[in-house]
Amino acid sequence: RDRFYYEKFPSKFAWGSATSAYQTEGAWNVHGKGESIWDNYSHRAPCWYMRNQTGDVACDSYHNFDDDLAIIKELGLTHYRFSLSWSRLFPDGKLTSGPLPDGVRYYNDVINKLIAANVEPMVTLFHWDLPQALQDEFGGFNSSKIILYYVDYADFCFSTFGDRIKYWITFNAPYEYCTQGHGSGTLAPAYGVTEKQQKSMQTQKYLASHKYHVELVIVKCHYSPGEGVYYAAHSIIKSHAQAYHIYNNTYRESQKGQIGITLNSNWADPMTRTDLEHVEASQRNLAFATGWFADPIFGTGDYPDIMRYNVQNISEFFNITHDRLPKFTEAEKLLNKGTSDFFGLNHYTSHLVVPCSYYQNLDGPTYDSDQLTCGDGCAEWLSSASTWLYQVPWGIRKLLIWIKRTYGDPVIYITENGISEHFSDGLDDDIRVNYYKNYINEVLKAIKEDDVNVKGYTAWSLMDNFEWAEGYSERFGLHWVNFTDPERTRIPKKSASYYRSLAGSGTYVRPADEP
Ligand code: PNW
Repeated sequence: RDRFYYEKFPSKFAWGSATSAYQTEGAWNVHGKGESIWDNYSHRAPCWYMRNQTGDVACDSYHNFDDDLAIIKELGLTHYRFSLSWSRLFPDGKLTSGPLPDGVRYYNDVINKLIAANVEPMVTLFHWDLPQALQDEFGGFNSSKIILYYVDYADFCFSTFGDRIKYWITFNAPYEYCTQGHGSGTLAPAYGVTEKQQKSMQTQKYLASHKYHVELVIVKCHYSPGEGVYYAAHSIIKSHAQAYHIYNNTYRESQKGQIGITLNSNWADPMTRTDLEHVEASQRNLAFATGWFADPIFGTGDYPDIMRYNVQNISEFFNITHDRLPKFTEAEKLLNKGTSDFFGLNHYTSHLVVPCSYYQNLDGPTYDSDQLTCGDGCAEWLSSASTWLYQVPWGIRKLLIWIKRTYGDPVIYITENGISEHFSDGLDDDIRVNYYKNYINEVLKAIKEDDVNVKGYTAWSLMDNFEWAEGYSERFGLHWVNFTDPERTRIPKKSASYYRSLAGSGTYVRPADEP
């Protein structure tokens, strides 16, 4: 199982790298751009989070896209994944507020330059930076009103840019957006979380030892409301399905592209493989985290039964009589089902999972406690600069096999995979070389030995950028960015030349220092 493969990836395999708008573009308020929930969140004073850092300038890609293009070409990528900033096109999120000519010009420029360089653009419509006006008016994705505005925006993007786009991604990692943005409050919009709660949560987060999962999960859960997370996910799934049908009915024939969604998924391994309750807990965790979005879109059209069952039972305990987990009508289930041409997968890490029940000790139900599981990385595993990210290469292979079996062998694009180092780390990123070497080899095994239909791989990230709640303190890039230099110079790390040798030849290549 652990042996290495030194053979070729399929010949048309897509090799890419990824970024997102808020994390790289900067230029947060130029040429009429509206405020996004990330502009708003990072500007709150005193800053709740992010060490008082913001994405105001970030990598300044808005002014330096040619520098990005140069390193994309140097890597020999076939694909580049980036996202559009909704409020750069429509400042308040509604069609009536735009389109802003400079936003359209910027993205046309990016797309045209990529195509001229023979690099296929892979475009994410929503990578978390919702226009603040839509958040203020009705709570953003907490309300189903958002669907109307999202589909208008998506339709505009298809009609304006779609003649050149072969890969659309409707949403990036809704799991994180919902559980943190509408749950724990660690990501914007921190919907329903008060400032006091968030400050106290931050203190606890830094005091807690992340090696021992059970206590940490309970601390975090205390602030996770158990309703908003489900409402936000419901709006996202419906928005996604509508956008898919608009593309399918109106644009697919002439534009000949594909449209899908990117889900973030950890692999969940049972803490003890011979313990049936642990095995069931790991399955429950996969259903709650990945099945939550994947079952409606790639499976039955509806949420996993275990989610409905647990949420209902725990609601009864708290005498809650309404549906915390909203219901899809039969017509909506049909609209959801089969609405993704590929399974976009963001994967970084794995967890060991045990059954655990602690909702009885909470003031109210929460998304995490509804699962009746607890999980975290194993203290023995190699770590990273991110508390949540352990290096578990075999986890990606198990997850790919699970997706194949659970969702009928979909086409899979790995849209993100990567590892963080600390702000003070430099160009000799052996950790990242090893991470990519091991993870990508497991992807190759999944393709060759398990016949999983993986068509492409997109490394996160092209360059160091604004790592959300962690600000600039965690570096995920193949390129090192100097954040004190006004030019934001990008310098290749060791991992860039490693990835280049892999992407350039399609062959699994030994790192220079490997015997
Ligand atoms: C993804 N987790 O988020 C996002 O799509 C990127 O924008 C982000 O920079 C990248 O991964 C690295 O964090 C995640 O806790 C956030 O397992 C958290 C987790 C996974 C992915």
